[in-house]
Amino acid sequence: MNITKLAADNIRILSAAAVEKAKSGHPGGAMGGADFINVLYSEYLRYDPLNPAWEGRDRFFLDPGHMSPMLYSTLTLAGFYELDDLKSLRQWGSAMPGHPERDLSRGIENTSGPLGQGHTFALGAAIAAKFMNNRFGEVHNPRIYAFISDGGIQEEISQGTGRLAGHLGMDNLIMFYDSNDIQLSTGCEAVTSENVKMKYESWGWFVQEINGNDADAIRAALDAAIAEPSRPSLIIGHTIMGLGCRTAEGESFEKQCSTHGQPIGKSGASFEATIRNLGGDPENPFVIFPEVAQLYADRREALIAASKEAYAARDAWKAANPTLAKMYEAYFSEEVPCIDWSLIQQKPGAATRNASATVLSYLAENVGNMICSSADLSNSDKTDGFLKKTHALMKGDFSGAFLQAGVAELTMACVMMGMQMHGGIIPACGTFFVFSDYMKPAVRMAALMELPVKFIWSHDAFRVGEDGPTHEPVEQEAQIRLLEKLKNHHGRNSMLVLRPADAEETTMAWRLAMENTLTPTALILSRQDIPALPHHDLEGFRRGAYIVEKDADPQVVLLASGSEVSTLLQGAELLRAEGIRLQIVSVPSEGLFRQQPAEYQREVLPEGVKRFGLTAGLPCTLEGLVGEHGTVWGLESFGFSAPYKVLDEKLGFTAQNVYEQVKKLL
Ligand SMILES: Cc1ncc(C[n+]2csc(CCOP(=O)(O)OP(=O)(O)O)c2C)c(N)n1
Ligand SMILES: [Mg+2]
Repeated sequence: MNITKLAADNIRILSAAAVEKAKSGHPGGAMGGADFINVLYSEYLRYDPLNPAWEGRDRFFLDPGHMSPMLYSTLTLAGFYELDDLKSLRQWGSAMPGHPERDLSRGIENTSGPLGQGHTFALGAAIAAKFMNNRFGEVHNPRIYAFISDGGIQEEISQGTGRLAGHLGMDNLIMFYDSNDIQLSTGCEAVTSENVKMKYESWGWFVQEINGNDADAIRAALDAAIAEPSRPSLIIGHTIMGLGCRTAEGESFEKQCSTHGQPIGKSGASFEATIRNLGGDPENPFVIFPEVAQLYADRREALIAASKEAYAARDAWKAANPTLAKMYEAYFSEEVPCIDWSLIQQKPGAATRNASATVLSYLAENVGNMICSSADLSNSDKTDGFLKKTHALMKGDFSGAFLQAGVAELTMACVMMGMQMHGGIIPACGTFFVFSDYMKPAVRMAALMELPVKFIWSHDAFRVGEDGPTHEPVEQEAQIRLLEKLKNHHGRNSMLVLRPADAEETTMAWRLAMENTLTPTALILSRQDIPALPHHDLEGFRRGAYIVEKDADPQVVLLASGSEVSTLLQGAELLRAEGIRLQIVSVPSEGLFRQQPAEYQREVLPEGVKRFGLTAGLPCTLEGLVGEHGTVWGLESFGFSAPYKVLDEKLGFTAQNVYEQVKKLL
């Protein structure tokens, strides 16, 4: 008896049975990929079954989340789930949602579903591992495995990931490509004729091509990949979609598109004949064969013993290197780093992107585990404040702390998320706000996974000016603030979005971002200089909105975020000249503000007092706060190409227009 084959067949049976019982899901790909994942988990992947979050573990990132039955079945053999969990796949309250969701206690490293992101997270984790290895040596040297399918290979993000991994020489990254020539609606030949091997080789990868259902070939390829000293590895495994599928007549029903996304019994094959063909009992398919249980029990024992040895080596290293050991622990504790914010001196009147650079240059020197990145805009988004105090990560040299991501915003976002998932790193990345559109699918996943990545978005409004409508964010703020309204699995706002109103508020925004270990944070920053506000209030900023100026018994509340606050203050002078009494409010985050006690909200936005909102975004950015008895002056077009001061005049972002609009409102 071939125990390896038996275990892979067991994974196939469990995958097919779980999908059949759920009456929905994806059995075909899972059945083809079973041989690789079985060899990986039963022989190669190093982790501690008793402590799945152990920071020194190897990590496995699944890209095609639809192949979840394969991962769930394997993790059931490995003891992370019960057979009953497989029986409730995809059902209400199940521990097994349709697509895997990050849960370290269950051995799930990443949420997957949107194809392409998963293997990019793996690259981020691999970079984080090398960064740590550079600082701490052999005590931290995990291997990062990724599993990708035809869909991930076709997604554009794989271009950025392949380029970057090859360029950086990520020899700790091993990716298996489940190449079954079939995708959701067609065979792959209908959409592609590229040579994947040559593509990855041209990016500097070590590529092997094997029969992906042959355990010996898988072992040999993994051994060669592990021995490869300077390149990331791609193992192209030619696999058979729906391996083992049979019709009622006993004919092969393999390599069929129809098994991609529906139960075997609905695909044209026979569930019973298939399970019987694989050595299972169709009446009772949810069984772990005794020999397979033994294989995984033995592996579990070996892993526990190996982990004990690794802990002993780690503890010896800690004893010999107490200072480094403290740092290592602090990094992985994910506590908020100790930062003396009073030491950050802002230049009043600076653009908030420059104020952000001031903070970043301080953080670069004082937060040893922060990695900052930019998608080829560091001198514009001002992440160069960080870069100037360090240097870029490079092939063979991970002593720096800046990642030159190249022009690849989605890749960059996912790479930073992967670093966060690896642990020990505080990742931040920047680009122009308008290009947050290229990152949105990743930001959504960061929000879902509760990853506290810092997204730095400069050039926050039409004041990009001469570059014109292609570069002028309008609806982006409203769009990203939707994530402040969307709750995560813990019932919290899934993202913190901050648009500071001047240099001093930018320090506050960074402070909140660094303190926020529970969700991603967005920092939305101006290109142009902004006069300093007359009054700042850190506690008020923490509450999402606060009163900047207040006359007794105000007749109208003026509110805005970002540079529009200073425009309100200029308009206020004209209004006050006529004796109009005002309250001026800075609202860096509506999401935070709505969480405050009603009493505080009423103090900032008193009931019965008219409100005027000013936003360089769509009016709906502020409409919720202004309410039906007020008005919002916003932007309702894509913008225009002209110097920004001309645009301010033409589009009504002036003191005079504030004066006129408020007069109209009163
Ligand atoms: C970004 C994204 N686009 C589309 C989908 C829908 N989808 C799920 S699987 C799949 C393609 C499946 O092909 P492959 O990756 O080869 O998986 P296999 O059919 O071999 O299981 C598609 C288009 C998705 N999950 N993510
Ligand atoms: Mg496929």
